[in-house]
Amino acid sequence: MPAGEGLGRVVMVVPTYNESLNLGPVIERLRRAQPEVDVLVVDDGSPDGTGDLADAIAAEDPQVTVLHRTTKEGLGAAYRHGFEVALDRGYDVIGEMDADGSHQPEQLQLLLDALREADLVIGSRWVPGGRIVNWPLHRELLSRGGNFYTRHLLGIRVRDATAGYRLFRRTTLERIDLQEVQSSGYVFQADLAFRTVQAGLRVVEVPIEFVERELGDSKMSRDVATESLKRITVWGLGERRRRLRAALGRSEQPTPPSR
Ligand SMILES: Nc1nc2c(ncn2[C@@H]2O[C@H](COP(=O)(O)OP(=O)(O)OP(=O)(O)O)[C@@H](O)[C@H]2O)c(=O)[nH]1
Ligand SMILES: [Mg+2]
Repeated sequence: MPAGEGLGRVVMVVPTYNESLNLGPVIERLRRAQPEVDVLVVDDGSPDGTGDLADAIAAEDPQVTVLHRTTKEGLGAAYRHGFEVALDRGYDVIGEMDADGSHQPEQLQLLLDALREADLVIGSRWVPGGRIVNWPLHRELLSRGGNFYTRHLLGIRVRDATAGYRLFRRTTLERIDLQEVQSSGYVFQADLAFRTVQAGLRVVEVPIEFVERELGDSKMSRDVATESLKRITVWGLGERRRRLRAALGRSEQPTPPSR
């Protein structure tokens, strides 16, 4: 059975910034693992020529297209732009995947299978069966700590809300107001997971093996981490206030008759 049979047309959005050493092999693996899945590269004017490389790949393969943005505005902004283009093009399933090889294209089938019973599927490092390969201890602690904080403050059950290997149904992205999303860095991922849960949609996590990049530089920075901490704290406090109000509101109102 073809990869996304029953799910409709699938596109993976791949954001890139200085990934000239990684992009070619990753697209090749993805096209081999899932020949029916299209690829949309979103490059923020990488100085290392990643955009030109993507154009060269696209010239040879009609299932690969490239979106060129002029300035580096962060992962969230790149994804928002990519999602808008993918929605315009009528895709039924819109995915996220890093260009650095951390997300293995050979595992995409696991996510596609899970999407049959979900509105958002997250390839997760922190559910049973999930694995990390070659990740330094400080990154693991940052990710585990960040996810613990996110889960408890926002009151959501997602174990890996910051993960970037995902599949959204188009209907999910249509429900979340993308215009309203302001997160620019990696907190974008937690933002979308939170919005999906709040919309009452189904989020399913499947275990993946996450492999540390071998080539090129990480774009993780202190600013990116600080943005995450600030935004999650503000959302978490807002959510607590909302729940408290709802609880107080209920106790002041007469109990509605049971149906
Ligand atoms: N278009 C665009 N892509 C970005 C930007 N920042 C990061 N990316 C891409 O987003 C993906 C994830 O970024 P990484 O640097 O690998 O971040 P990370 O996976 O948290 O960090 P490492 O584990 O150290 O690799 C990669 O494909 C990057 O090239 C950006 O500002 N614009
Ligand atoms: Mg990475």
